[in-house]
Amino acid sequence: MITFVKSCKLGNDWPKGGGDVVFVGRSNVGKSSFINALYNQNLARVGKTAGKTRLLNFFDINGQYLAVDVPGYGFANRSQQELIEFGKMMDNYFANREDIKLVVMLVDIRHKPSNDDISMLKYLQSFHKKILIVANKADKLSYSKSLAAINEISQTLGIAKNYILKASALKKTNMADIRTYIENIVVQGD
Ligand SMILES: Nc1nc2c(ncn2[C@@H]2O[C@H](COP(=O)(O)OP(=O)(O)OP(=O)(O)O)[C@@H](O)[C@H]2O)c(=O)[nH]1
Ligand SMILES: [Mg+2]
Repeated sequence: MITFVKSCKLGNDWPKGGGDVVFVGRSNVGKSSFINALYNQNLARVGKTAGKTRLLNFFDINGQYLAVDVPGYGFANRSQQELIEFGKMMDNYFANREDIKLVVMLVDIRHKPSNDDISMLKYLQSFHKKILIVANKADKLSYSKSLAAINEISQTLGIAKNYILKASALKKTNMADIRTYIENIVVQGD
């Protein structure tokens, strides 16, 4: 069964246990949509404009692991206060949450990863977590353009192509493969 567990901010109210797979990326890249597509359920709230998700939202995936939807970064319209809060919330999570099994970082396949994406990746790498890149919104590009885009993402981020998977949350393409990839890491630890 796949169920919503809770929304929270700081460490004192995170769900116990853990074994988290956390989905990060710029605002509006489609993290919440991707979670809904991946688990084929309407779990996470999707927004037409950037800045929809504001807390850490935990979902229990068949008792195997917790999927975590988080607010996006690179959202210019956030107030200074919100940016500080967001930074604190993420730092607190990555520094203190035990058992983060995998970070899935979403990028928009149509755009070269931004400086924000590069900074986020470096930040994540500093915690030595396993990282998978998902190039979302693949429905927006032809097959040949998507291949070129994956090359550019790989080069810009310095991540080998076998750690970059194409997806479309809208068309639900590649979801089974990505779920299997995640499950292998969570269950077998590879
Ligand atoms: N064409 C297309 N649109 C998508 C895809 N995934 C998400 N979207 C659209 O992108 C917009 C943002 O989606 P969200 O899932 O709310 O994005 P988010 O990354 O969770 O955004 P924040 O919570 O603000 O950080 C919505 O209008 C979605 O319908 C996709 O694969 N293809
Ligand atoms: Mg969201």
